[in-house]
Amino acid sequence: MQENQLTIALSKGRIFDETLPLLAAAGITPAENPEKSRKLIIGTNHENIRLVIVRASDVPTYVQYGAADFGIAGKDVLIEHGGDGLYQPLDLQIAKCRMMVAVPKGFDYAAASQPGCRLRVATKYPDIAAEHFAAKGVHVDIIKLYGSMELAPLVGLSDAIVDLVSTGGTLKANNLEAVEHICDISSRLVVNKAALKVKHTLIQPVIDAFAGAIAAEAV
Ligand code: PRT
Ligand code: MG
Repeated sequence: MQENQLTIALSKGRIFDETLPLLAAAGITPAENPEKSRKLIIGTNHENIRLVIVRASDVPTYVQYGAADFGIAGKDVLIEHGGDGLYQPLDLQIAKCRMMVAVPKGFDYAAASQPGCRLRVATKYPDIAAEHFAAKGVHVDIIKLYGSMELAPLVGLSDAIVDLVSTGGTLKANNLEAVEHICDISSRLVVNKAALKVKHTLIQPVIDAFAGAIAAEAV
């Protein structure tokens, strides 16, 4: 571990976009836009701070093993990862959405989800889905998918899906409706436990700047 070097793991897209103002509050400006660049390691205005651009669901893994000192990941991703080796000091209140159960319009979900019933559920979030239905006493066959869950019930792969909803536009466009709210989701700062000790003087000011920016936003 290079003690004077900070590596931050971020995913492209909504998390990167919503993290830019937080980085700015910490005085960090990326040298390039990862949306336009194919580079996976992006420098910043600080010689000793760099960003690594990884898949959203890989952020906790890079941080857990210390390949990145800290990163930003959705609560959905963190629940599925399990959180080993990670401190989660801050809810950043960004990339907010809801984890929902959805079914095709007209499907009698109330009848199909009685205790003792058996339901086929397609999802990218098998742990979250399994826990939700276990608590209701509904038996589920979980079908693990990596994307476009919305398609599954339309072609008979599943009865229902467990997926993230933000505007609701994707469900609507595919003639699906949300029938149950599982939990609210936002993104968290995740910090490697060893790095927090060894690089405390580098990391703590960034955590404080992020916390200040969120508090200012909440006013
Ligand atoms: O895209 P990729 O497969 O690389 O990974 P990813 O989808 O996990 O990454 P990304 O960047 O799309 O999402 C990163 C994080 O943003 C997620 O882990 C969530 O914590 C958070 N987030 C917030 C969302 C959404 N809102 C969201 N709406 N992630 C995904 N969606 C998808 C949802 O799965 C559905 O397909 O958007 C669609 C629904 O959106 P609406 O607006 O039509 O309701
Ligand atoms: Mg995506």
